[in-house]
Amino acid sequence: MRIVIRFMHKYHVMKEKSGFNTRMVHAGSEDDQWGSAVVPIYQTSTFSFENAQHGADLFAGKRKGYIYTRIGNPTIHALEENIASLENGYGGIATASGMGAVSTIYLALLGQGAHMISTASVYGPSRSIMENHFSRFGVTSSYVNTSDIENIKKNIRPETKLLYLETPSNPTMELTDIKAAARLAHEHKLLVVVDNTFSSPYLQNPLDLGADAVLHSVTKFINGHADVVGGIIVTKTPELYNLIRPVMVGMGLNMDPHQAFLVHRGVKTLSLRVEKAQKSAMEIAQWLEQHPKVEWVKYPGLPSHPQHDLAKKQMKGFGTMISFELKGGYKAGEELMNHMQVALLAVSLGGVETLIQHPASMTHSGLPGKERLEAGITDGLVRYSVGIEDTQDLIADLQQALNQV
Ligand code: LCS
Repeated sequence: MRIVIRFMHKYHVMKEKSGFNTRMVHAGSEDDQWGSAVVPIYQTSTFSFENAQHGADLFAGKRKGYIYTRIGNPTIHALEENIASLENGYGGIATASGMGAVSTIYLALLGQGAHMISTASVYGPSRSIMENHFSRFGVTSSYVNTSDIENIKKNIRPETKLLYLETPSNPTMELTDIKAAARLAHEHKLLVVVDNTFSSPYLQNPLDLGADAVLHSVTKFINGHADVVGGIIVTKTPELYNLIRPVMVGMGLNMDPHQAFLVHRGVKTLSLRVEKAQKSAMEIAQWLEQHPKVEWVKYPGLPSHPQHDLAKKQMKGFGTMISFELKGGYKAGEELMNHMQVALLAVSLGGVETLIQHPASMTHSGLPGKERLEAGITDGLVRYSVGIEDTQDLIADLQQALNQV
């Protein structure tokens, strides 16, 4: 005999009107039938049906439930519901990696003959998969500086279907006015997708600013502990969710239950981690800006940032990512990397540990030199992801390393 327990957390009652931190902790967990505080890892590939009719109903979408983990799984669903709530969207679609989310968007929203306009300084692989692979299937793209809305306008063609933005962009920290870009795009019937990885849902909610879908590499802030690779898409409407989800499922780009469990555990402290790290980031950015070996610093919280006013309007905080240019170019970049002691010399970002990397020789080394420079990735550019260590230790670390450059 089956034990069927239907338990509802009382959180259901006040779900709709909760604040960000309450949703961060509780959203997605309320359906667990045993009332467990933490949604467990449903480490199963498949789910049994009560009888033939039950199976048929699940396949026909007439009943809610689970069939097979590539299609859906309670642990993954809990995370999807959580992030959808934090982004004020309809539903979440979790993917194996951030690039899985990017690929799913391109696959679902573009096709033979379609054209996409995108931010020039997007994360390198988001651009290279488009130019090297999607191009083979007849998709065209224009990479422009989307900080200037005129550049978007000038590149809209009859076959343009998608405006794909990343703001702040990786690693140049350029901002795009999501509201203005979405308004223009919608006048021309384009869909708007924003890669919100650099802000996290705590600092920016693109769906509220007019975007149709938002995506994250959850590898970064959402998980926050440098121990999982994953991605997620959140759509504004059920229609877009129903268009995108089957593409992810069909292509096998799904997240795994164990991954989802860890990411869900991580997201519950998102706001605390971001608050602590962005406080340090502001102090570090100010300190770097007056350092004689630093040419310039790009941090949205500094008045010197070209879009400081937009950052104040569009973001709820200035984040934890800092880019700066060393006076000595490529060589100085390499030297700084070799002398860091607290910050780990590593790609990725948004975790509790501070990371430093040199885009010209690391994340963006795959881009041809001309395109790299056009995208603003100069030879002495350093990307610094502030963690939650003591601010003074991070400044002392930069100080001793800069002394040796
Ligand atoms: N979007 C952005 C803005 C990213 O920064 C990354 C990864 C991705 C998408 C892809 O996510 P993944 O598949 O790695 O989960 N960014 C990285 C970076 O800057 N260094 O290492 C990875």
